[in-house]
Amino acid sequence: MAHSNANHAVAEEAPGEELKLPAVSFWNADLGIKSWLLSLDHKRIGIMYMVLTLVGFLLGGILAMALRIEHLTPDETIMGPNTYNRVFTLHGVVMIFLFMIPAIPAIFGNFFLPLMLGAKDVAFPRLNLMSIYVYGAGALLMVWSMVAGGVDSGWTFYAPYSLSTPASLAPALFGVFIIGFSSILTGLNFIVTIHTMRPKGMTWMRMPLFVWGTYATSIIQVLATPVVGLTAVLTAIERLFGFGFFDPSKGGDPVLFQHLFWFYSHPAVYIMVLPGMGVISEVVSVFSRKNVFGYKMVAYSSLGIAFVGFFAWGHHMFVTGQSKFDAGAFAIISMLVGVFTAIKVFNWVGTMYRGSIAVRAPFVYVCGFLFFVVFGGMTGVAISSVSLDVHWHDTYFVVAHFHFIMVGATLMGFLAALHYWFPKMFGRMYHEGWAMLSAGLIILGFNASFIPQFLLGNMGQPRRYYMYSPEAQGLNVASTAGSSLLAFGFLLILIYLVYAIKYGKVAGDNPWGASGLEWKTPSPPPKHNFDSTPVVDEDPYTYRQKGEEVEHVVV
Ligand code: HEM
Ligand SMILES: [Cu+2]
Repeated sequence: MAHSNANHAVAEEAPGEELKLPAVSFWNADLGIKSWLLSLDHKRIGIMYMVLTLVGFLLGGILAMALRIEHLTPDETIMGPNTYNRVFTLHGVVMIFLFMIPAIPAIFGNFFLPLMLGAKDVAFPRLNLMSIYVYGAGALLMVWSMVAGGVDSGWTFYAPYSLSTPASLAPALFGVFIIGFSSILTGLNFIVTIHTMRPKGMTWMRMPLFVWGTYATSIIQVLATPVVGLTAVLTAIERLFGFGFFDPSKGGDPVLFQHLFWFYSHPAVYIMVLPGMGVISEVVSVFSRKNVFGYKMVAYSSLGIAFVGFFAWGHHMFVTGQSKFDAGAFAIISMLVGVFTAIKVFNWVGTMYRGSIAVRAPFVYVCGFLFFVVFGGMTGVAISSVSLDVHWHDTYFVVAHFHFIMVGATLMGFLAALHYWFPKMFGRMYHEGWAMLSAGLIILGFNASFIPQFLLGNMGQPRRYYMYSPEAQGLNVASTAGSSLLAFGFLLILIYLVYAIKYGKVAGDNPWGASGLEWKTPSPPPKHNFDSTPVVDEDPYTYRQKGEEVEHVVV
């Protein structure tokens, strides 16, 4: 069944023919720093987002390692308790707002949405450029707030602590507000692009599933983000001017803060995971040489997740004195999300079934994604059972749950996208052996980092505590060892990808023999994307038609 024999990039070009990079592409069509900073080209904007979000990821990662090193011993290891509070807050804020939320939509959505739709650009290129400056401004405010005074409330900014801490929260809160606009602008742009710029013949049911995933994500971005933006501003105003929105001593309500915060932040977890799911649908069909099984169900379940995701927020608040009716309703709604996710997982596995599988780096990340999304999703269903959550709430169990989904699933989706689309973006191929080694290290290191945390949480180690009891040290050390492997894996990826940008083998237009429109233009694409506007007269995946034999892998 598995055919992964050929290691070089050959697809449409005749074998033996020397591949060449196109002389002019979006990379060198205009020269000079200004041509980048003021570029309206969605591909350049995607690349600039890549640089910025990866800087965020690097910063968040360094902070994560500092936290894990601190936990090598039950007491002080390298930092004091106040620093510890600031470090985990900065880690969470940076990872969530600067990396996880924008990463896949802003990098790969920007770069590939127009290409997959056969379009010249997104609907509003100027708005797109503006979004990146808004992102930069919000990011600067957040980081500045951390450096000048620090933020120690955790990424959730819970009132009333966030109202009274002497740390400097207001700039960070304004940062959240501002960066929210960049997310909204991106979402709005994508919705209009998908509605109005599909090529002739591309009906809704002929859209690639990455486009569907991006569409569902954009709806959440536009509808939910204003709520968190306003909540952040209300909290900042309350700090600065003493209004009493959330402070009970002034007639405010701290539980209201939690409702508002989670009304956004639960759907936000789907902003993070839905685009990753879109990537998986693309990659799984290319590397199984089969059309996506149950295409319609995969497309609709994205909308289903987005819709249901809006009504599940109360599962973060089971211990706030919620009524039994509320708790039951939120629990059942939360479990429904698991049903939609399971539909997708079933269809992805169905796509692989009797396919001609090529075990290349992007496919390895698909397998990682499947494992982590199932494990993380099932622990989600477990903690949305009220009786269990009372025990696990605010312990390391929850930390492990959401890292399984966010790092395990979303990051796998990100890495799958990066390895799948790298040859299109840069025109060159990375070294397969190093890619496989890093994927192995990352999957292993990830499990070693977070499986111990489930056990620690179940033993009762609370999250965000500086110290822990000595009997928990073994598992904590295991988790730190795992995260070192993980960090090493990321470092390797950075090295071989940067090397490949300059020295990698030229990839050709369509190294994977994939069927999407983005592969029907040179790699890297020219500034205008396509020489002639594509017309679509077939389904998005054309690997195997009914009754045909499985075609052999060309990669
Ligand atoms: C698929 C993507 C998912 C992501 C990205 C995600 C992410 C998160 C995050 C970030 C938190 C912790 C928030 C915090 O306390 O700081 C969390 C908690 C929680 N998640 Fe998920 N989750 C996902 C799926 C699910 C599913 C499918 C369910 C239920 C069926 C679920 C149920 C819960 C519950 C109940 C909590 C609250 C636990 C507590 O605070 O004690 N999650 N999730
Ligand atoms: Cu949630």
